[in-house]
Amino acid sequence: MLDTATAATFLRPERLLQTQPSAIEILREDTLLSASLWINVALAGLAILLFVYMGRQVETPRSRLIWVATLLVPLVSIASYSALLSGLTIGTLEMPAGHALAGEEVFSPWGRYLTWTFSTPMILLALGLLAGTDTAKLFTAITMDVGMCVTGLAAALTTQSYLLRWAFFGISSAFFLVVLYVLLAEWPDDAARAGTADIFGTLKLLTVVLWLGYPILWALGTEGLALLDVTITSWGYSGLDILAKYVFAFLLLRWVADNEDVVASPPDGATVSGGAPADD
Ligand code: RET
Repeated sequence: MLDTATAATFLRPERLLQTQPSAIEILREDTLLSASLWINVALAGLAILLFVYMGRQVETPRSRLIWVATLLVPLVSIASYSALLSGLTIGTLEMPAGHALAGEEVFSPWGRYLTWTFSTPMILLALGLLAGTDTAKLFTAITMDVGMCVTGLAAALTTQSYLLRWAFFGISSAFFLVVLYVLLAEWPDDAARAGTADIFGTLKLLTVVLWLGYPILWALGTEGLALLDVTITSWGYSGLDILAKYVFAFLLLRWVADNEDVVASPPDGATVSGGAPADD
């Protein structure tokens, strides 16, 4: 039972009205944090215009498919960052016991992890088509990647147990290993047969190095060990996104636009055949 004095302290009107700042309030008050999101809206917008322009003369079916997949990367990105900025896909989560910020309401941009489910398969589709891979390998890379993103989202949203957060991190990393295996051990040979080894090698390196940055940032950032604060974590993801999406997509599209003939004649067994230019 509460004694009268304690009850009076707990029930003071100003105490009852004291609320934690909502996610959108945190975002509005932290200019540096919101700048990390706005920069991606701006760059995704520019990338969309540039990629539409760069792909205007791409004609063969395979090159067009690569082009559409590549274009979808900034399209998903602009939707993702707009949703984060509007407050639709951000929230605050109370971290479980064991977490460095246990008991505190922590800013969570969970929409990031959700939208990776749509953007990263586009990156892999474009890379797989460039390598002239077969349907089974493409399917493997994309489904494992979706598994990685969905379990990564689960890791970020889990609040009942610290251990469970890391368990989901482990499951997501296991999916990621399969994606890395396909990228490093399967597709380079396919690309060599397709005559795209050079550009594939560059893009593979860029992808592997940058994608490894995401789980490292998750582990060091607010979601994991909380060694980095919310703003630095957010800038980290935004920086990785700029390189892994727009720079990557630009290099890919520039090469495809200049080498349509190579992309148009894939080796036997490739997932989408070359075919004649579409009638239009
Ligand atoms: C998480 C945490 C759990 C473990 C692993 C992760 C990997 C994420 C990756 C994200 C790549 C995102 C890209 C987005 C571009 O739009 C979910 C951070 C392994 C690799 C390239």
